[in-house]
Amino acid sequence: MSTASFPEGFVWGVSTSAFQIEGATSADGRGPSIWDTFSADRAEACDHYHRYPEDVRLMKDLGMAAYRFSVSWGRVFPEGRGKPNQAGLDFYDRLVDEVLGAGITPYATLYHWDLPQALEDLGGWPSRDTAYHFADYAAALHEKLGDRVDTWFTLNEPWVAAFLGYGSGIHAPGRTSASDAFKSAHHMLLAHGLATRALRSAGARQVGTVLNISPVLTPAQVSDFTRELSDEDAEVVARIDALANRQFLEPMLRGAYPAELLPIIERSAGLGHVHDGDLEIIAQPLDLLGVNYYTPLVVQAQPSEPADPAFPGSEGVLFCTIPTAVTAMGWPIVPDCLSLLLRRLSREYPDLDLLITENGADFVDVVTGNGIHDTDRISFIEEHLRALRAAVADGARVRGYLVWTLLDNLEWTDGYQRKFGIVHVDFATQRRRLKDSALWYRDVIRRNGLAETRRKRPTLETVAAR
Ligand code: GBH
Repeated sequence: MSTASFPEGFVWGVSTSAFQIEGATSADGRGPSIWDTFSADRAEACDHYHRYPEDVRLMKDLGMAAYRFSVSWGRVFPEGRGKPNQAGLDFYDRLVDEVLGAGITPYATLYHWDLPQALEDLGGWPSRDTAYHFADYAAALHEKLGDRVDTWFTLNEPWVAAFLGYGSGIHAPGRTSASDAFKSAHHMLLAHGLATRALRSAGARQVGTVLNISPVLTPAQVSDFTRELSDEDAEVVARIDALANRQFLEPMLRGAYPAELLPIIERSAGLGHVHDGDLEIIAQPLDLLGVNYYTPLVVQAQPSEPADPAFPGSEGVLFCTIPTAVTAMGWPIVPDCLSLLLRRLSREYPDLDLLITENGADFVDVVTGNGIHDTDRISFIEEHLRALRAAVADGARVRGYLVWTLLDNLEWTDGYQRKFGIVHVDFATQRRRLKDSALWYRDVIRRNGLAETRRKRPTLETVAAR
């Protein structure tokens, strides 16, 4: 196999999320979510709720093997619990049939941040009951779709939902309490365990979850991963790794919180919310781990630094900017970190299958009458695929790669200005147009790999000249 080609059966596809594309927020009995309440933007998004046949056709034309979508909890349970809404279930029924009819394998994510507002009003994720309502929702959805959906993901990026939603408050529901953030994280872990158990006992074939795992490095390590660290920097790197990554990986995959995290949790939230038996529930065997990778976390020791509210317990940690190329959102582009991450996960969890469930970038696209020329996005994906391929050559168990994302969409607090799609959407008309990256990705899928010769990454001068 050449270094540009991928293993046979490697799964190519895209990911989306319900709130970011569906729109139709009051159609057919859907109950509002915390993002309807929180978002400043009209949530019509891509009107995918009505236009899904067109969107599925686009995926078919591009040759996608898999489509990862998320289900809006509030369409299925407008109150988050109680009686399911038949019309909401029917939408996902139609969607799944459409996806299967196009020869595409559906992957369902149960929670991509859109908690029903009714459950937030009862206490949200800091309340333990939410985890039990989530398991009931998972079971109801499996009952409807389990005959056709084989692959289930419980949560998308619980770190973001807990620590940006309840810690820094920059995401919905906008609460700012370290205690609530740690309790939310624990209850999301519990929700994952309870839902996994419910899905399995209902006969689900594959159950996994999706974590945003960021390699944690010092600035000097970004250019040289083998760089030795001072004791102070090593401690800071380990602490942020525990907060961002191992807080979720280890309970799920090893049945215990990282030892150095417990005193940090205890200081903010006590440990009363961690009940006896919870960790056994959380550590259900998993068939696969979805990994979302965008950018590393770059930190160094700085004793005077106060804690970042998104990382309670991060006193003395400086979050650094580094002189690398960045996306339009300013996220550093470090493809080798994807290799680093996959090698690490495969070393620490040798039996676990991995799937890249999200990777992609926002750029300012050049929109013209004869095409949408998103060279930067092509380079971004290509470089990450080379990094992924290198990790696979070293034995990393990566089953596939899903681009974030199919459509330009509602990018959470950034609204419609941020463009992550390989398909352009004109939000005035809802017209879809393939970007160059979509056509390029179609070719990658066709040849199950990259062309032998590497594209030239645009230099600063060529970018400025456009
Ligand atoms: C994904 O999250 C989401 O799953 C998806 O819905 C979203 O559209 C996509 O990203 C693009 O934003 O936050 O300052 O610590 C990615 C979330 C982004 C969280 C990078 C960590 C690091 C910078 N991650 N972020 S910061």
